[in-house]
Amino acid sequence: MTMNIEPDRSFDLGTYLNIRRARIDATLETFLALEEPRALYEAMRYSLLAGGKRLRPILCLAGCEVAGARAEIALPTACAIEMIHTMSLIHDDLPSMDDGDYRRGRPTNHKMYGEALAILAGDSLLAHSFELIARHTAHVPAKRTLAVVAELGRAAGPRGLAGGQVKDLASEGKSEVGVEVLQDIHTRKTGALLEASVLSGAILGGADAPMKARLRRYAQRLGLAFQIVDDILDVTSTREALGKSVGNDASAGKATYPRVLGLAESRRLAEVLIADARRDVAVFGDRATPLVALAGSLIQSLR
Ligand code: GRG
Repeated sequence: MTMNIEPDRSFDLGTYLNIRRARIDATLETFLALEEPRALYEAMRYSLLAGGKRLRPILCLAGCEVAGARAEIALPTACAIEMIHTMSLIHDDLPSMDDGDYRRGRPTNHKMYGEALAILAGDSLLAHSFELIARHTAHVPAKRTLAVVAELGRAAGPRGLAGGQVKDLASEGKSEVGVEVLQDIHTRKTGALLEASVLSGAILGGADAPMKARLRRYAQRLGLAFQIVDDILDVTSTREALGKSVGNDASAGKATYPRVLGLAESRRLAEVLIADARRDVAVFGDRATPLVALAGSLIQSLR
């Protein structure tokens, strides 16, 4: 069977992303209204509603649609995923971690609210995300919701975000870090949540085992490519263009793809991963058009 991995020319990714982003932003607002303690809610909302590409929730909705269901049923989970992601950004920027001072186009959470509130805002976003899924997921068998909770719990914990961060911190300043270690770090730190995003949507939409396996492979490749691109842009881009601090990796003596493989080889690896990821999902035809186009746009960001 031949597969077309070129994006459908009649599909406008920019418009699709804008519409999805607006829907997610509006729903996030309703899922995190201002309450008491006000300072805590303000800190949570400050980072959550600061913009961001909303890539993970968009992937979740797209995963649901590939499975043939309405994106709407995955909306609470999509918003919960953005909360988990935002938690990880707040904690990642803390002085004891990456010590970032600029994120999503504004000063980082701890710069605005202090370290204690930033830690608690992150913790609260994480806990709130699971409450949200449990309370607001509707029109779906409970078994699927439970599977989503397991998927996201795994992605946030020692096998995912937290474990990846520990390994990343341990690699700082070490010159002998190889590609395998780097891949392990990023599979957990970046890949796990991207994978869980696509999978959660697919689970809610009722995907069968072969479809889930394909979507997993797609997301794993996308996740790795995403991190490679992130590492490259940390070297080649600017704070103005990215809306976050750049050059942090080099100053912290971090193992990154450009440092381990060089810029050209890092680019090549990202391109191979993206082409394979697009092939993984192209078999699903029109329903996978957004996933194919999204993967392609990652490479565009390097041009
Ligand atoms: C406390 C359970 C727990 C976990 C936290 C701090 C931490 C452990 C993990 C760090 C994870 C992290 C920040 C990985 C980097 C992933 C990455 C490439 C982020 C940038 O994502 P974008 O570009 O950002 O999607 P926007 O702002 O567009 O959402």
